[in-house]
Amino acid sequence: MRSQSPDTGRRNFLKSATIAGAAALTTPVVAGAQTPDATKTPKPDAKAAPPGPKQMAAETMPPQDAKDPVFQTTSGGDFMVDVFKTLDIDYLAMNCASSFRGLHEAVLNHGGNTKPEILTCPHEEIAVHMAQGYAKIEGKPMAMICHGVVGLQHASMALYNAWCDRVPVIAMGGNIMEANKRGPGAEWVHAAIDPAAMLRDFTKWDDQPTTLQHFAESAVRAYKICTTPPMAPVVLSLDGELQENPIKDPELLRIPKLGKVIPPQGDDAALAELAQMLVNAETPVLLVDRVARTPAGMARLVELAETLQCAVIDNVGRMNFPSRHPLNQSFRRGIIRQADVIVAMEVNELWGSLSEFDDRIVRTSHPITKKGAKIATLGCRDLYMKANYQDLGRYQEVDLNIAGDAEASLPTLIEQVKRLVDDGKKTAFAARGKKLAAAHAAAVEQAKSDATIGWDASPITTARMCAEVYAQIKDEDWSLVGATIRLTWPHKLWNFEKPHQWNGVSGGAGIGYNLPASLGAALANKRHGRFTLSFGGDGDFNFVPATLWTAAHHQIPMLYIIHNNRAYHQEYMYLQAMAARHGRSLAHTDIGTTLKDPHIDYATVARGFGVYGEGPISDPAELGPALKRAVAMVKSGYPALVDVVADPR
Ligand SMILES: Cc1ncc(C[n+]2csc(CCOP(=O)(O)OP(=O)(O)O)c2C)c(N)n1
Ligand SMILES: [Mg+2]
Repeated sequence: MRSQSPDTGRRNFLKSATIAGAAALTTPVVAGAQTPDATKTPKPDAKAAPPGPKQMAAETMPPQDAKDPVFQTTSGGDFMVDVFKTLDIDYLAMNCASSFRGLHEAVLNHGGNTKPEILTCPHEEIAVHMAQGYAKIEGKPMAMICHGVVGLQHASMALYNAWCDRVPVIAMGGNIMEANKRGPGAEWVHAAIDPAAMLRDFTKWDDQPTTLQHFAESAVRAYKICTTPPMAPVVLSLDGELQENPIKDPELLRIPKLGKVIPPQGDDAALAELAQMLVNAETPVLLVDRVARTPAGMARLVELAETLQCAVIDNVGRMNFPSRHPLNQSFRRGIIRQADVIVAMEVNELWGSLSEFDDRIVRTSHPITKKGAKIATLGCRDLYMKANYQDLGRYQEVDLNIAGDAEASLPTLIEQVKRLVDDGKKTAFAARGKKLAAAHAAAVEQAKSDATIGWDASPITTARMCAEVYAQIKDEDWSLVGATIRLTWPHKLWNFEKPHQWNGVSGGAGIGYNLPASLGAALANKRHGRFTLSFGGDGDFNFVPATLWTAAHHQIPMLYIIHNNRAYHQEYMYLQAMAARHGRSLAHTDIGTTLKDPHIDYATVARGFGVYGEGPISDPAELGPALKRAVAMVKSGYPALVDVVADPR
């Protein structure tokens, strides 16, 4: 059940700051001035003596009688909550810890558990991945907080995924900065002089504020930095004392204004040159990955493609282009070989898209582009880089590199292209578009026919699994989320036409993403009344299955279909290829790669977490009815899981 809002009356002295938005806050926020008990507030002493035994007992022991002794009526945490409110942060995903007990308590008792509302997550990786999935649907960041040292270690892989995926996440960790204030034991092993150090290679910015004013400025700065393309996670380390102690000089505190954040646009002259290249090309290809940051992105890309009547190949890092648009050639990648101009927009690893790579025998590769083909890039990638982690791909030779956000640059590019298209070009483009449309239609027909192969087989084919699911949800306002990238059937056969119908992949291919990131997306979809669904591997599910408890607890409707091939199948195949390469036995390659003996009963696991579960289903005839029941459960506002024993791929 969703947490009840606790009593907000105890310390609501910052109400004025709470109500104002960051943009509206032009006058200083006066904290504590109207507190009825202000006179009782102990004056914080710069040279504070260590707490005496009485205070220690009061802080660490449960109250002995009904009277809860009040030591202070303000806390730094209250002010921090007011800062979050001005930033319009809806949720604070967390796994609780004493290093941020001050802020935690303030969120509840000062903030009323709204903006942010706490999301209880049984693992820090869940919290970050929820934020990642949420941001890609809602278009704004969510905050997460955890135990500074150990919690951030758990959170780290998810932050890496968000980094590679160019998604904003505001991650925070509690810390006790002053050594003389740390209690023995956990407060020492859970403290660091620089908690964000281990994350610095894959986060965009971090800080450890030492005063409340410093916190306010850093929180607003963190928001601005993480939402400026290229977007990425940011980290704030929050001192426990800063959160817990009374506010010293409330009249001096001010929450700074955020202001509009405008993404960088490509240079006008360079975009005009790109337009020339595109208009004069015979077989141009637009290769796109994380172009659509907002719903406007898809419409702009459609306009450009239609003006040129050219092919679009979508790497599906975002909901860039409608799946059934006649110019969508994503499943005809071979056309890259014929392209005379390739324009890559927000493509992270361009070399990988323009080369053939084989590692089954020895690692070999060669370019697939036509000799003399002109290549241009438009994107933010090069505007912010780090050296250690290699999420950049091999160096790709390019003729024209335009630094700028693709979505923001598209209107200028479209305008330039339109200016160059005369009647002659229009006729030629129309003929080109007609051919592409025919090829698209043929590819869809081929996919439909391929999907019928093994229709009645058990385990169920992935094509049938996807078709049965689509039959149940196609009339809903659906949103397919999660990294179902290896499951290509939906993008081949479903009609993706709305910006929220897909939200990209994990970014860093760190598994454990799919379930919590889908839940974050489902949370964002919930307020819009959309039907969220996700396919996830069994291997992925087992990293953070307790995500289901968060789904049940916060009543987040989502249909989660486990593609249960009882294996880490990708790795199983790699291992078999390795044995084959060495001319050795394949007999033992199931060791370490499969999930059998015993089989995991995911429906029972789901029920254990309070989530409706169906399965395991291996008879294709049973799948439709099971899905129907699960869909009804989701439509009534609850999460549901269906375990489908399906083909490996
Ligand atoms: C954190 C992490 N550990 C291990 C891997 C290596 N890995 C890549 S795919 C995969 C298998 C995932 O299993 P599942 O989700 O069931 O998908 P399947 O391959 O069976 O379709 C593994 C272990 C990884 N990418 N990330
Ligand atoms: Mg699997």
